[in-house]
Amino acid sequence: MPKLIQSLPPGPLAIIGDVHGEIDALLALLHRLGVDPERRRAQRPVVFVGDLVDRGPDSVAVVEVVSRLVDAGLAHAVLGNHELNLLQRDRKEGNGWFWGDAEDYAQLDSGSVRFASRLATPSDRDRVAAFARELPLVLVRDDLRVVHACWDPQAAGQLPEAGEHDVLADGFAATIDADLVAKGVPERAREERAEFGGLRVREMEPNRHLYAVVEEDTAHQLRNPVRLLTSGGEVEVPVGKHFFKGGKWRFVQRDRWWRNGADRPTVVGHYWRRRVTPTRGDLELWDLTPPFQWDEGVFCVDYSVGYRYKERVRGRVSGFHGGLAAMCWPERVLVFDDVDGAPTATR
Ligand SMILES: [Mn+2]
Repeated sequence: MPKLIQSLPPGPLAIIGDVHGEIDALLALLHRLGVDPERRRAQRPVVFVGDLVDRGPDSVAVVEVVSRLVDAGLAHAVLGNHELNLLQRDRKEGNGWFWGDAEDYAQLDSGSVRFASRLATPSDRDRVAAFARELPLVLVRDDLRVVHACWDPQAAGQLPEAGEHDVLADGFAATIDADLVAKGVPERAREERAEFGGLRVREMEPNRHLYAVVEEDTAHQLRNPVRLLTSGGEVEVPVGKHFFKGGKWRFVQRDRWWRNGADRPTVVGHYWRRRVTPTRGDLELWDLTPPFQWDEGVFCVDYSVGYRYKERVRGRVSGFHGGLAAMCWPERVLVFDDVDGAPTATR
């Protein structure tokens, strides 16, 4: 059972964003950073912000490379929501590889399509789970904190010193469920969803705000510390502003929690940041912050390499929009897997 909040090593670090099974991007980035997993050498230790797995072509190989570096004392990592899903045996889009499911699909707004990734054997599955089970939720030292999605001191204060992520998350969820059931919320939410096609049909847009759905969704996200730290807060959208995304009508959206400020520089992943501010289409949370900028002492280092599997499905083979990034600390210089030249992140 790991200690859930652990110390970062002293000295310079390279903090690497969500890898999502993109083994080629990982090896290219490590090479640029002077890290050699074969010879177990590194110019500086690397820190992974979680979400090593899912979607990309080879999550098994990514975990192998990262575990080798961790075992050699050259890498540290925190748990992401995608690792938590595997530990909780929660089958989701993009994690079919773990269950040996060759029928895994990518959910595009136009529908779902199959994509290819290396399927785990039973022993791969055991190794990946054993690796994920030992990860802390937070890594911290005086000048820096690393957490997958969200830092929340109150939530962190509710955690035991050590614990099993899936057992803890399930325990918090059971308490929240009992409370919601006592208030009749799940039954009302079921009725609300049933009335609008389970909220999974774009043509069946709800014509009103669904309050029980909102209460159910926000309770499970905000009141479960394991979920809050690994996937961030969800807040209610204003009445009438519900939206269709990822194949579902939604009444809650991700919370820009960092706008409350952080007590020390905090690096997260999770939020699908882009290298170029989009001029049209859906804006993600970090699209509201210039591409290489800190926001209230928080920096998202996930530059959406995890989007490549969807780009491949659409026929792209190079020149991907998203990249795998590392933030060199304390220099605040970014290094990408696929472009030369390093932007410095501005405060
Ligand atoms: Mn994530």
